[in-house]
Amino acid sequence: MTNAEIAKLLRHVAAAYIIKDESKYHFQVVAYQKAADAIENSTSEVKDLAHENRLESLPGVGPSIRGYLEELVKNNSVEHFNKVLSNVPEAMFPLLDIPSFGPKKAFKLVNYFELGDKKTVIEDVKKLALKGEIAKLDGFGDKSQADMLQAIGEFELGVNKTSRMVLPFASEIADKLIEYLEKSSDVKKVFPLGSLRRKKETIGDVDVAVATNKPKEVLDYFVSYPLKERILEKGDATASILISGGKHIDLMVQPPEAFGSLLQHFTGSKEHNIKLREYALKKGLSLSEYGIKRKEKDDKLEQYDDEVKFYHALGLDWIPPEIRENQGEIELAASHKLPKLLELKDIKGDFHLHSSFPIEPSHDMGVDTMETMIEKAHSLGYDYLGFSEHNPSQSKHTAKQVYEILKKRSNKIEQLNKSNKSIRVISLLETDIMPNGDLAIDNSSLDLLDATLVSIHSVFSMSKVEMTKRVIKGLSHPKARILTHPTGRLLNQRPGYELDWREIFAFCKSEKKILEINAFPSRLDLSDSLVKQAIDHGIKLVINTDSHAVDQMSLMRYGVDVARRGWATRDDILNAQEYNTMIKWLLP
Ligand code: DGT
Ligand code: CA
Ligand code: CA
Ligand code: ZN
Repeated sequence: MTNAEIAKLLRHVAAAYIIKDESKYHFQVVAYQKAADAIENSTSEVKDLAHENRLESLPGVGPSIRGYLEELVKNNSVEHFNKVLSNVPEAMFPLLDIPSFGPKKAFKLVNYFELGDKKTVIEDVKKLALKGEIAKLDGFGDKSQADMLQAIGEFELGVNKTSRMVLPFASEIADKLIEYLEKSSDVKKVFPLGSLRRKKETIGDVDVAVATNKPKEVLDYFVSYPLKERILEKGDATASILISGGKHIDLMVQPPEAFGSLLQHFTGSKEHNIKLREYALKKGLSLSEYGIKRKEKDDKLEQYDDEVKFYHALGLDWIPPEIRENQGEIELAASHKLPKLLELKDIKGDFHLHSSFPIEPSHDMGVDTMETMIEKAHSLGYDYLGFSEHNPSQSKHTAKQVYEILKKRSNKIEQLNKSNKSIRVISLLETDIMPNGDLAIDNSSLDLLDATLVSIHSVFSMSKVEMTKRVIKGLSHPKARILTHPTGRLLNQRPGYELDWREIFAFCKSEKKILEINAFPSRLDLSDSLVKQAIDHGIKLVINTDSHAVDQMSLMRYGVDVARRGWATRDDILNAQEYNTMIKWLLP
């Protein structure tokens, strides 16, 4: 079992005690919750600690829970836990993953409505709430029902108490806190750090740094943050709090003259910092969040107010946070050969847009008109865009009907290109690759398009070999130019299917096919590491938002973050090219 799984199990035991009798078992409830906190925040695996007889090193875990952890590692189950848990219905536990759902509420819902299936229980509760059934329940009411629907909605977007946060959610937490911190006159500068600054696709906890001459006042102010649920720790230069929903925030403070060193240290990653420390040591330098000590100068501490100076002091170019993952960036910074990473302002278009054109699709339709989306593209400073609604549903139409719908759409796009001169519109489609590798619509329909995006939307459970064959066959069609959301994953929801990437890369390279980085925050695939590999194989990429509404077109920056984390430069990205270059890549 992983630490996350063990922590969850302990939280379930605490929940079972709460339901049994919260006041009677208060001591147990607190003990189990504290143990779960400790395990979640532990950098060592519980199973390793148990094997090495080091479970005492987990703070706040007493002897009895320690004993149970040993039993758990040994037998994969604990008799005492099973006994406590046998008193509560299993179907309530998935509800506890949703922010704002406590054990009592979950228990009451599951019992009253006799919900017995833990696989569908969240969906079941949502349906009941939509029907207004929950508001009728004693102690619930309209407001509570509406809050519940909102929480479930957020949960479906990947907001989850125990798992890592998707980037926009963590950014929002940080932005709110930063807004609060900036109201204090003691705060000179404030910056998000850690994985948030490195723009990782998911964020474990939020780290924030403040430059101040009054550390004590700033830390006091921080721990009185109105959204705080409880204080985890408070020292002279750092403090940690939990906010509602169980999310963890670390704050670090330093005086302005040492702020650059602090930024560098707590931006990480850990692996980058370890490598940097080794590199520095060879030059007789030792690094910390306070600054740099030089042997040749009697280890006197040199402080750095900004991070650029810190890297320069080591003989390095400044390294963009997104690539601080120890993948060769330090060596390149030393030889002044870091790549110039793609920037959001380089983006000139978007090719994965679902408009409200009545295409009678196989999957969800967009809500905004083509005209509105073109207007938005204009305001984003784009030169071109491509519409790529899902193909008309095959099961509901004959091939001829599909053709008729697409013919109308082609006419519409032609007309849009005549009436609007500022944005060039490309006629694309998002066509399903069927389980046998065929595309979902026939050649005469495909011929109406400039090109099509292709993707997998059904039958995910295929072996790696079969899925690779399926994708390559679909992508082989001459009209198929871009593979969209290439892994099918949904962050925190499903892992996606497996593909043989060496084969896919080789195929894309020889056939000049393009892979998508999907900027939608719960997708973000290709992932950063696959982006880097694809680029190393010489494959071109495109960053698309997959927008189903006009506002979503602004999500492009999350795709750019992934591209940067994968070391992409402007030359690697289709939609960072001028129209003439772009069109040669897209329609060779
Ligand atoms: P996360 O929170 O899991 O998404 O990842 P990070 O990278 O934000 O990790 P976190 O919050 O544990 O630490 C923030 C940064 O602080 C990390 O990237 C490197 C740096 N750091 C400095 N000293 C230490 C240390 O002793 N342990 C760890 N884990 N990180 C350290
Ligand atoms: Ca963090
Ligand atoms: Ca942290
Ligand atoms: Zn799709």
